[in-house]
Amino acid sequence: MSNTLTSQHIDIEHIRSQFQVLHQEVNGKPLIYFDNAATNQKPQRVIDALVHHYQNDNANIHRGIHTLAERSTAKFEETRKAAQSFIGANEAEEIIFTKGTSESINLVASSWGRKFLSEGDEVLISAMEHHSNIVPWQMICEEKGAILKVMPINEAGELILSEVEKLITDKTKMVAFNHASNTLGTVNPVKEITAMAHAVGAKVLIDGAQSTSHLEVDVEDLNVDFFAFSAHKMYGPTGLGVLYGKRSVLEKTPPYQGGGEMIKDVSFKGTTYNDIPYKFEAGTPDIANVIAFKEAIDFIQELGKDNIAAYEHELLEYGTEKLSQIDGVRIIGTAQQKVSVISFEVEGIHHFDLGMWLDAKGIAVRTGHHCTQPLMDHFCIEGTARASFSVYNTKAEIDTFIVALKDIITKFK
Ligand code: C6P
Repeated sequence: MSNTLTSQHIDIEHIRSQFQVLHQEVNGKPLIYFDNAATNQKPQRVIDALVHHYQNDNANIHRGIHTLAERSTAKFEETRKAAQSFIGANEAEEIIFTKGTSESINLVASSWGRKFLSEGDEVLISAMEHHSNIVPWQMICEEKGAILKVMPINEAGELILSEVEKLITDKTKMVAFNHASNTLGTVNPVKEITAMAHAVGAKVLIDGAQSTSHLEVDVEDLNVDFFAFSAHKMYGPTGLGVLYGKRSVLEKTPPYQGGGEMIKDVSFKGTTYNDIPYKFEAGTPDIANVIAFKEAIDFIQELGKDNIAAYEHELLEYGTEKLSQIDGVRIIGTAQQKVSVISFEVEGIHHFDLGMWLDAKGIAVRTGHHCTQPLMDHFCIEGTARASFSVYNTKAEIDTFIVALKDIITKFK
C-alpha cells in the first residue's frame, strides 16, 4: 500500500456530494456511516445507471438479436472487460459473474473441489476466515473425505508464516484465504503464500471481499488461481460478485449449475457445455446490477487506488490513535499491514449495547462476531464493535465518534 500520497489528493466534499444517503439525520443526528466493511454506500452514478438501464435498455442478454437485447448485451460485457482490467486479469473470459464472494467460493469448493479433491487430500484455510471461506470447504471436505487444516495467527492477527510453511505439504491441494480480514483488517501476504502453495502443486483461492475497494489487486502478479469478490463492498450493487479464475483452471473445472446459457448443445442423450465464462453463468444473470457495477469500478479507478489507500490509511491511523487513548478500549487486530477496519471492545460494555448507543447518536458500526466465529474463539471473545472507513469518511466524523464513545463509557460503564 502506498502511503506517500495524502488526503490532499482526495476532494472529500466532491466525493460526499455523490452520496445522497450520507446527507441525512439518524435519530436526530447527522449520519456517520462506519459500517463500510459490511457494505459501502453507492454513488449517484451507480443508482443512475440502474434506473437508466430499466428505463431505456432492459432486455435479456446473449439471446436476442433485437436492438435492446444487443444494447444490454454490449453493456453487460463492457462490465466484464472493466472488471478484467480492474483486477489485472489476462482475459475477459476469466471473469465470471456470481451473486457475491460467498457464491464465488461455493462455486470453486463445489465444482473444482468435487472433481479435484480425494480422500486424504488437504485444504488449507486460515484462522481469520469469514464463514464464507470456511463452510463451503467443510462441506466439500466432508463429502470427499479430505482434511481441512488451519493456518494459525499471532496475537496481532497476522498469519505465522513459519507455521504456514510447515502446513503446506504434498497433500495440500487448495490454499484458500482472505486478502484482507473483515474483522481484523489484516492484509495477508498473498504472493508469498501463493508461491509456497504452487511449489507443491496446490491451487490458491483468494477471498478478496475486503481488498478490492482498498488495495491494488493484480491477479496476474499475485499469480493466484481464483480470486473472489463482491460488488457491494466496492460502491456497487448488492447481490453481485465476481469469480476470477485462470483460464487453464476454469477450463478443467466442471459447471456449477445447469440451465440456459451454460450449454452449447442439449439433447436427451446428453449436453455439451459452453465455453468459459458462460459455462458458469446458468440462467438470466443480474443484468442491471452488472451494468451499474461498471460505474462503481469507474468511480474507484477515477479516484485512483493509491489515493484511496493513502487517504483511508490516514483515517485508520487517526482512528486507531484516538481509540487507543481511551481507557478500557482494546483494539482487536493490530497487524502491521491493515485496511481501514478497527475492531474493538470496551471493558464492561457489551458490544451490542455499544452499537445501540452509538446508533442513538447517529453512528453506524457493526457489532457481533462478523461471521468469523472461529476468530472470536481465538481471541476468547464473543464479538466486537467494528468501525470501518470508506473514502467518503472524514477525520471530523472520527472526532464525533470518539466524543460519543467517551460519553457512552462515562454514562453506562
Ligand atoms: N463480510 C462483513 O460485515 P458476500 O456476503 O458474499 O458479499 O461476502 C461474504 C464475505 C466473504 N469474505 C469476507 C472477508 C467478507 O468480509 C464477507 C462479507 C461482511 O464483514 C458481511 S458478513
